[in-house]
Amino acid sequence: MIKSWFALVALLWPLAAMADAKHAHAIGEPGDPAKAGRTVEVLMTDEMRFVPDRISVRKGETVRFVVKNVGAIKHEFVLGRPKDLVEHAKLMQKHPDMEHDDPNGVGVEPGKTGELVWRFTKGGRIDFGCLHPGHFEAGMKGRIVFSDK
Ligand SMILES: [Cu+2]
Repeated sequence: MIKSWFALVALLWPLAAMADAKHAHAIGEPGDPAKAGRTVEVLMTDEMRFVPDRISVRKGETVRFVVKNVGAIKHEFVLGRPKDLVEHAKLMQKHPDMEHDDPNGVGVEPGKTGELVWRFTKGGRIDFGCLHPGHFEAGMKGRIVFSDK
């Protein structure tokens, strides 16, 4: 019995890990900072806004996001499919103290600057948002716009 339980865990564990990786990879992959062709500065404010809230990228491009928290409370910059961000924001309402260290996001303390290097291997609709409870709902979100140039 114990043996079969271990066998089951051994079987399911990689699946769970794979599901996690797939989640992040749905929008691209962590980028190599040395290959980032461009730096985009993003401000996060206590008015629950990102400045800018539209960021133009090319498919395949590696972008270094320099994310400045100019507010007095903690914010984060998380890239994701719109549906995933909405679901994640709902989860955060239920578990306000949940911390994440997903590769597709960076949390930044007030007055500090964080960095995220992302390679946009996938097109389609990609948004970004702050998933701290209430922030996303208050409009703290933006969009990645793919351009051909
Ligand atoms: Cu926020």
